[in-house]
Amino acid sequence: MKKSIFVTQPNMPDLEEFVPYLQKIWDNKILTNNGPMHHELELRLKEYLGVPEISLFNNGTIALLTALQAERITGDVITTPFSFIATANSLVWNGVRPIFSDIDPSTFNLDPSKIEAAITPQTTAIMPVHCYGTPCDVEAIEKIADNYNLKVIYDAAHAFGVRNSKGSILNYGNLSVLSFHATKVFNTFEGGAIISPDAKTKKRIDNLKNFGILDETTVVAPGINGKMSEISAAFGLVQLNHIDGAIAKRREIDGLYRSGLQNIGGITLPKRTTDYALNYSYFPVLVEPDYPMDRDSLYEHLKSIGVYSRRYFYPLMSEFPMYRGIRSSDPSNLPVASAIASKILCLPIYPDLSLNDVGRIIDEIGLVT
Ligand code: T4K
Repeated sequence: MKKSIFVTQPNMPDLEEFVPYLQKIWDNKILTNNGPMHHELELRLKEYLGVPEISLFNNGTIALLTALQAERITGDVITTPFSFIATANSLVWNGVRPIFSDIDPSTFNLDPSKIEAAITPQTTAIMPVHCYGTPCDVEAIEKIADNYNLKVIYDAAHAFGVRNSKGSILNYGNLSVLSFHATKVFNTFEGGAIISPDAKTKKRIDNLKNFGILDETTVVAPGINGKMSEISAAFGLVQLNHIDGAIAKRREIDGLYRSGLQNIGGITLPKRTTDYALNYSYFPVLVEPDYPMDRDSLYEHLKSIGVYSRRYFYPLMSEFPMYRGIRSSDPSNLPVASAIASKILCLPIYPDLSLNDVGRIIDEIGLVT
């Protein structure tokens, strides 16, 4: 049987390292509701990420829903069509209409020069995504938001640990939302977080994620259950001990792919800026018309040899039935995103992927030519 290589695989520390954390949970019998592991993970992540405040969540989607609630977002919100479906769904679950705006062909993120044209009298916020962990043009987005008095909630699901010269990319906008799903650079099985700028905002978010409960007899908001369990927080603590090594392994794989694929005709590698410390969470390539087969054929070919690449994010969110009717979903409004979605392929990248296997994948892509 041939070995399967998936687009990603969680970084699993030795089980022995996790057992003492489990023992502590068994001893104190606190399983959830802001327990000691949860508290410690918030402190350690705050320091590691270099952010003012962090609130842990049971997953990134509930964190997105809560961030929109916390900022009382209504009306229309401008977002990218090139993202995982949770981005747009979180808007609709808040009674907000997504307005899709086109992306930049080199970063795959919202193109700031297109945002102004998408603003309507109902627009209250922008929800950009740092797609694949590549930072958005945060300064340009901030300028537009200031000019039009809009809030900015970053879907930073892919952007764990990404920094520029001023510090964490998560410190831009009103709030940033992370995902700690099993497929992410840093995972807590399922999990997520909201980064907020001050203790008052964190308190509101923490209240909203705990049903809106203030004390035993007082509920002040229609909150939700967004709490991270102790077992997830414990796993996060163990993950954090290994995160720098895991990102370094990803960087090495990224470098190998880059050097191996750069001269293969018809394969385009996204431009890489050197202004940021990245996390190498995905390895996207574009399969251009001059490659001997189309993107879907290459995807199928790799699958036939046990390499499970993924077409993140095809189809565009705007093409799913619940969003197709929105005027901004028309492909003529989204030419760049539509073109990228038809060519994108994310190749396997994760710390345990051997350089030998990376070499095999490169050779296979090269052999087709
Ligand atoms: N915003 C953005 C921009 C996002 O990308 C996401 C999530 C969210 C918001 C929402 O955050 P969460 O609520 O999820 O925290 C995956 C993930 O489920 C999803 O978290 C992620 N984005 C999205 C981009 O990818 P699928 O449907 O592709 O996952 P799946 O199960 O096919 O996994 C991919 C591969 O990973 C598998 O082929 C094998 C490997 N895998 C997966 C899991 C779950 C493992 O090796 N172990 C595992 O436990 O959506």
